[in-house]
Amino acid sequence: VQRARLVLGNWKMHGTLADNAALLAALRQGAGNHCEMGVCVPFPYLAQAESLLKGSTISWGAQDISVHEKGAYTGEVAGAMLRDFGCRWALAGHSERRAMHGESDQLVADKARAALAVGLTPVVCVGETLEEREGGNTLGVIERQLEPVLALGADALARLVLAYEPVWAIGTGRTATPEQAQEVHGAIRVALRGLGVPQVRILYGGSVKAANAATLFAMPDIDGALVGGASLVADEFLRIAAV
Ligand code: G2H
Repeated sequence: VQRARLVLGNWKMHGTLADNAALLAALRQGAGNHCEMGVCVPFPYLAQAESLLKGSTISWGAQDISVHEKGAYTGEVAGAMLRDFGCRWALAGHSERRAMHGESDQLVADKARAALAVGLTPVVCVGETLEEREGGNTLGVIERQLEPVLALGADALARLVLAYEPVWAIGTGRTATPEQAQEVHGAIRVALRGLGVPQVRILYGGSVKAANAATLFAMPDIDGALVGGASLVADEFLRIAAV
């Protein structure tokens, strides 16, 4: 099955109006010979991303989404609001949200469902901690995290993107080797194939940069990257998307 490469930036809690304007202009300008590409920006900057990226080949999205449609949920942002700002993507279950905001595997799957319900593409993140890896539990953890997501069914799965981000490789400068990443991506692919959706894209995330992207992308089941730190530097991010 043909899977088009996808490179998404995750700005996390970085940016100012001025810095973003420069970064987005540089991305727009540099966009040409690259794969499908998007940026997930902090909520307040969605309007800016929309105005500066509209009509370009670069899409944009959010880093989180509420499971609720609307109502008394102070501080939450609904999928329909994201759609109002032209979003294509919504990250769900980034490890920082799982770890710091107690997001459960089920909640993450519910967020994916909420995104799909309004026509957004959820990017569901999974990944083990160093302790879990060293305890030999990597695949078990991934399986547990994915269980409620796979339970959404083939139709839903066909419309989402998965991201494998080993927690120990995030922002640490320590990247999983291509072989380590492929082992997990390959196991996820087997599960997806079993459900009849081998075409689901699986991104790798965790200290991806221009210098290591090509070897990661050379692995058979790595379909692109979710890029944090390196997505804040236009030239670096563009080089990753041009591999
Ligand atoms: C993993 C990744 C982006 P970084 O969190 O989601 O961040 O590339 O900075 O490790």
